[in-house]
Amino acid sequence: MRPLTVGTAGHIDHGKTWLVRALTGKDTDRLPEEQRRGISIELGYAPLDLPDGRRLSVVDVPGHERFVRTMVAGATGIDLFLLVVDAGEGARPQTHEHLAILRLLGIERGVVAVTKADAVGAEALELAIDEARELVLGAEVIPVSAKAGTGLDELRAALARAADGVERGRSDRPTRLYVDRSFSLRGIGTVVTGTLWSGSIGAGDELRAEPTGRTVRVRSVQVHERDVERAEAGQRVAVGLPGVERHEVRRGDALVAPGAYPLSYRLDVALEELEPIPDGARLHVHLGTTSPLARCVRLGEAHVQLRLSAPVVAARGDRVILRGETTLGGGVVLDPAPPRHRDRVRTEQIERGEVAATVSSPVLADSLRHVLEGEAVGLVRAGPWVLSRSWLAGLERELRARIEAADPIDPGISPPPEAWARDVLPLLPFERRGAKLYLPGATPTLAGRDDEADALEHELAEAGVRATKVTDDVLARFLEASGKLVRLGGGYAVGADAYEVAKDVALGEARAQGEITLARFRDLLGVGRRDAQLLLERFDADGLTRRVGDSRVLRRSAQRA
Ligand SMILES: Nc1nc2c(ncn2[C@@H]2O[C@H](COP(=O)(O)OP(=O)(O)OP(=O)(O)O)[C@@H](O)[C@H]2O)c(=O)[nH]1
Ligand SMILES: [Mg+2]
Repeated sequence: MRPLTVGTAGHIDHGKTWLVRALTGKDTDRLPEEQRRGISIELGYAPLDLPDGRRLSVVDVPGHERFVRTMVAGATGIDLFLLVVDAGEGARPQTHEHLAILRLLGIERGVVAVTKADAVGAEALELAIDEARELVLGAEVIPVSAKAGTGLDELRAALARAADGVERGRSDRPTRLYVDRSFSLRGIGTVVTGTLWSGSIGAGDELRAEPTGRTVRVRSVQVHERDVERAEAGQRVAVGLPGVERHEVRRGDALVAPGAYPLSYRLDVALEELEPIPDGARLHVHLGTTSPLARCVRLGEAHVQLRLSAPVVAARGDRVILRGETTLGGGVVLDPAPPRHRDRVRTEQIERGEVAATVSSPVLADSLRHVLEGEAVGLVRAGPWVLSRSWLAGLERELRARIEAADPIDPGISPPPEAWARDVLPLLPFERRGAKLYLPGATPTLAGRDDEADALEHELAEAGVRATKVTDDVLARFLEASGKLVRLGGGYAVGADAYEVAKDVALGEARAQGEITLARFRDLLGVGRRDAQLLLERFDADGLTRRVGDSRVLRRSAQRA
């Protein structure tokens, strides 16, 4: 049985927290202020054992209209609702608002508890039950009293039936957890808690904390205060993160599988309005446990681009809630990382599942896993990346243009620095030599000056291991690029063959003696002090030797013969 989380909902004072306590034995109103004022302010958490052996996680939310934001944070990620209606009061404003939020979040299954049954007469209770049935069609309605302890078994059984109908396997998707609390524990370090949206988390896992991008290693995982080897999607988890400061991972942040989800300042969303939302409206976008301010750019009737004031981790299919003073609407994320646009057609294509249309530059195929069954048709695959054919063609054009504009003496360019380069570049007809990209077979050219180059090459050959001053930098670079010259400091150079000879001498001596001094090298080579010095410095620069006082010793890379 998949682990599930049930979230309470309902108007202030209707008995949510009392009911959770009656069901689980745990008082989730822990804060002094909550106890003093007799209302919930923060989210509360408790495990609930059902008669069929299933254990649910309960998230208890506050009902106060000022804390709807907290309610949304508690309600995202839940599988089932437990709507609480006071038998004497009936549905009130936040009963409706919470219901609307549940519907916008796509949480369709749950149970309605008509509470405080002990406080009303039989007739009033019947009326309240009938009203509740009309309020939420298709959900079981159970009268209960937390005070008298009646109806609790019936409620547990109804929750078990509702749980049986929920099946949204998310364990196979990349790990994602939105943090709702973080605190420090002596001996453990920072602990963050949240409802695991997808994937699993186990000790030793390497995850990324977004939006900071910090890599974190999981030391321990608990579910309801008990250590577990791995926690699965749907569970309430507490994750121990040693070496992380508490302020580095906060409520609203996300722990995710590295690279699996985009971090984005924009979301393209299929909109559902409760009230008309005008173009340019400013509102809060609730996603996971975060709710940044955003500007709404309308893309026609049914779509909107949300431009956020802070980046969020999102995936296609995620539900968002849009709030100003009140709940204005919600939506389903169609593209979690769209370009800045006002293009209705693009958004419609994406909504129709033409995922290829959403991808241009390389994205990790993993980040599409939550919207795609199998491979994306019409996209190019490169290692872990997918990208569009037209983007690849554009990259090829751009690189070709840069190569054509490159120095003819060394007609190569540095490849793009992005992470995808290693996987994507082999798809293109370029040749990688050393650190650079060339057209296949491209060689250095020196139009019209071949004679001068020959002369310099000859001069170097004559000089042997003695350094030659080369005043013509263009010639020097040309011969260097064709592997015939090695530059030393101060504008001096030696021929490539001579350099190899000098190198063998130096390394051979250093291997035999453990070190080589300047004087010894000079004598072995039969050159002046200056030339010996320049050569040794070049060996240092090449990473072969390292200077220690007056001598050189071999670096590890040069120790092998
Ligand atoms: N008679 C009776 N009173 C109840 C029952 N359950 C709760 N109450 C009363 O209702 C008050 C509010 O209950 P809570 O459980 O704190 O209400 P809540 O829905 O959690 O309130 P918020 O979290 O602030 O939205 C309690 O202090 C009790 O006085 C019940 O079963 N019977
Ligand atoms: Mg409460």
